[in-house]
Amino acid sequence: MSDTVPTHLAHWGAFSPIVRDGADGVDGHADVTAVRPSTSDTAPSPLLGNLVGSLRHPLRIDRPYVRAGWLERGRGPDRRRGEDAFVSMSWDDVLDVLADELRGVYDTAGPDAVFGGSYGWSSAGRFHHAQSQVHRFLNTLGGYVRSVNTYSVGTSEVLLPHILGGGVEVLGALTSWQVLAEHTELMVCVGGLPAKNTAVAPGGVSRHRVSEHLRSMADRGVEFVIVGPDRADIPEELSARWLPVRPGTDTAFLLALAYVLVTERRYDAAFVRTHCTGFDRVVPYLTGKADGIAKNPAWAAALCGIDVAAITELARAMSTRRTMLTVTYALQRAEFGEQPVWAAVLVATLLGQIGLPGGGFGHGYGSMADNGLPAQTWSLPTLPQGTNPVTTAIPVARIADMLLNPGREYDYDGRRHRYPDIELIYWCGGNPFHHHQQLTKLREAWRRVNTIVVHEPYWTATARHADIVLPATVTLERDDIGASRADAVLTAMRRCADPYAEAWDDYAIFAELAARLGVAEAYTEDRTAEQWLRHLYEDWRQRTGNPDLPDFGAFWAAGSVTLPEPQPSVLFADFRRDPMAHPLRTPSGRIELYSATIASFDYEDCPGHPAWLAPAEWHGSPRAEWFPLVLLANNPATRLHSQLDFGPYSQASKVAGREPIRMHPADAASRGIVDGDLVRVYNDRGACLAGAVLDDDLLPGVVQLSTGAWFTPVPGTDPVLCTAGSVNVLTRDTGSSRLSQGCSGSRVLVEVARWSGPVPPAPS
Ligand SMILES: Nc1nc2c(c(=O)[nH]1)N[C@H]1C(S)=C(S)[C@@H](COP(=O)(O)OP(=O)(O)OC[C@H]3O[C@@H](n4cnc5c(=O)[nH]c(N)nc54)[C@H](O)[C@@H]3O)O[C@H]1N2
Ligand SMILES: Nc1nc2c(c(=O)[nH]1)N[C@H]1C(S)=C(S)[C@@H](COP(=O)(O)OP(=O)(O)OC[C@H]3O[C@@H](n4cnc5c(=O)[nH]c(N)nc54)[C@H](O)[C@@H]3O)O[C@H]1N2
Ligand SMILES: [Mo]
Repeated sequence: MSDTVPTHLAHWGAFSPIVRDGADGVDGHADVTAVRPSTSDTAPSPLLGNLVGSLRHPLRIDRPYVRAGWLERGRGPDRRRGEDAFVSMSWDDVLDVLADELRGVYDTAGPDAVFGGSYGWSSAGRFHHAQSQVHRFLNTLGGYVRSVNTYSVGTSEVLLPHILGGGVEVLGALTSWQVLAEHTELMVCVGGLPAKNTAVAPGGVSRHRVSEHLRSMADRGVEFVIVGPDRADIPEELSARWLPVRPGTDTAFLLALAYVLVTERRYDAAFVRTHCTGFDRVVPYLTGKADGIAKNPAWAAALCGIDVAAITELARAMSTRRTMLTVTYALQRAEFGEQPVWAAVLVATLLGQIGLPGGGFGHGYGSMADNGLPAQTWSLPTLPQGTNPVTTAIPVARIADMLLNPGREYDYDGRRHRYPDIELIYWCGGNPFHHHQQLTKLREAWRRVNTIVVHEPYWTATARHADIVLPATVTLERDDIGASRADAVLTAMRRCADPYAEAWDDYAIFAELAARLGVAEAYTEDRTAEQWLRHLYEDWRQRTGNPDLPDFGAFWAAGSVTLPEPQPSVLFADFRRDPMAHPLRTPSGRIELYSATIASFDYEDCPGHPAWLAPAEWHGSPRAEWFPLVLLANNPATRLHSQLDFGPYSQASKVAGREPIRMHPADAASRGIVDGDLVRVYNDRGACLAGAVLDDDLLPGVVQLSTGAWFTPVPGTDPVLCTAGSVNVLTRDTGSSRLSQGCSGSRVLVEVARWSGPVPPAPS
């Protein structure tokens, strides 16, 4: 069957679903029975398989629910939240109840008591984008406390503006893969180039192109080096050399590279003179003049486990060849996460190749499908969110601290801030009981507020921890416009099934609430969802200034619009050519190897230049005596975060009915664990069950368990035992530093043991 125009878009690909009514679906309703990837996608993602059976899955929320304790005793902190029963309610009644609740909170406590950060990826689609909808809605009521930055790159978003003059702007403008394929000779990948992660891009990806670019690099003989604890983090076809660094020690490794470049005079002195500041502050630290410790390869080898010769030779090789040095996002999603990123900028600056085609610094190649694709200049059709008069915001990963410590002061990017006192949380399109660290702490914090409202299509742990649960539709049940930065394509996402049971679109829910609260017009502007699509499209068409674009009717009939592909680009090319005419937006206009601004904050956990700081969660920590294995808590290969974990592709990866934990055969043997065993993974914060998979791609002493298994605590367990394998019962909820307060969930110390207790049922 021909399928040149796919009829739908997910964050992980363009596709046409096959939806069947009747016997194929649960209860005789329609469901997805197969998914045909877009024929123009030469490397479609197997994640599409998770959509099969997703419309009528037993985990769909069928109708509105209110938590029994909230109904009986009214609003207020409640320890039962998360363990209580739910009572179903009609839409009319639940909307009345919720409208009253919102009116009460806004009238008495004001918008500063409403947390609407609502972080989460929700689904593709520009109009029904859940976060945009909830933000627009809360703004019509008077605003809300927001969150800033992301779980993805929260540390770099704060660091990079200080040292490179831009955060997301820099990350979105990486030198294009095409340029690397033409010019790069050596690509050093700290954290690898995990193929699994290039399946997705926020908003969707209609063609997966990274593997094709990597193939042309390999064909041209580019040499790849992976610096990381897991050899599987780089595609085998690239025949990469593996330098198995211990997790959390990359900064030491990178500083030693810098040491070799400086002491062997292999650095680009001219570039350093004209394009950076702070060289004279960093050199005494590298040589040890500043603190008595030379950051030489012998020093680094003892920390990171890579031998002296390998470090020295790599530094030399990098200085003689066109070298791209890249670090994955995961490196900064950790305590002191600024340091490996800043140290990589240091090394790339010393090499003097920043701004040259194929050389320099990268951050996030292999972390996302769109990183390294030419930067799009077009703006996307976007639902206006109105204005938020509330100025209070928290760094996104500080949510539990905020809820536990109203009024307490904390540091962030050079300023003291104060946590607000939150009474009501409104979440739509995210799953904090998946994405946040140390879930028992989050649960404790979550129980302190008065009211929690969640819109969800599925009974996620977040929905189960809410007071008012409203069933939302999924994208296949509504029309939308699909578009993302990654693509030069706009896709007509077509509704192909009726909403499940009593599920409503987020937009319809907010519109009805707005009507009850007297702000219907401000929220809807008197448009139906269909009229909004038309409006957003036409508004976008006008903004592009491109007279050749079809009108909405023609776009919808054709199924897509394709724009010209942008030209490949080189990060910092203009700055390199003429740093006076094209200065960076840093205080000095140059790359800041030393930042006087950061130094002036006087944070012991983020000094004025990159430095080795020993984190709490690594093999050299005193905690390692109790919990000797370093667990990599990375993003999953078989789904997007927690989404559709019940889907067939994700379920096929489960072992003993739980999330698989990969471990080195030697670590398994010394614990009496064999392949396929049910194991308990634990530390002092919590425990989870997982299924053992033995794999010598991992460095001994390192285990790997992806995020996204649904938090399923066994009632009454303390510390909590999650039967599904949610890694965030183990991770530590602490800011990456006082500078950025980013998420630090990418790594944690644990112990693993065979599970010999009674086997709790696998989650269903
Ligand atoms: N330890 C550790 N923790 C991590 C990470 C890690 O590497 N390690 N990774 C972090 C990162 S990078 C990220 S980005 C976060 C991701 O965290 P999230 O973005 O919160 O995770 P998702 O599972 O994508 O959650 C999206 C939710 O939105 C719901 N949804 C989908 N469509 C709709 C819709 O139309 N309407 C409504 N109302 N809901 C919808 C889905 O059912 C799902 O429950 O996790 C972070 N957490
Ligand atoms: N299939 C799939 N793709 C995804 C996602 C998903 O959920 N599923 N999520 C998307 C999102 S929102 C984001 S932000 C990106 C995340 O992109 P990343 O943060 O880059 O992805 P991770 O898989 O968390 O980590 C990448 C690798 O870094 C390695 N690593 C961890 N700690 C260390 C360390 O201390 N040193 C070294 N050298 N290596 C280390 C891990 O082995 C890991 O596999 O992925 C995106 N892509
Ligand atoms: Mo992310």
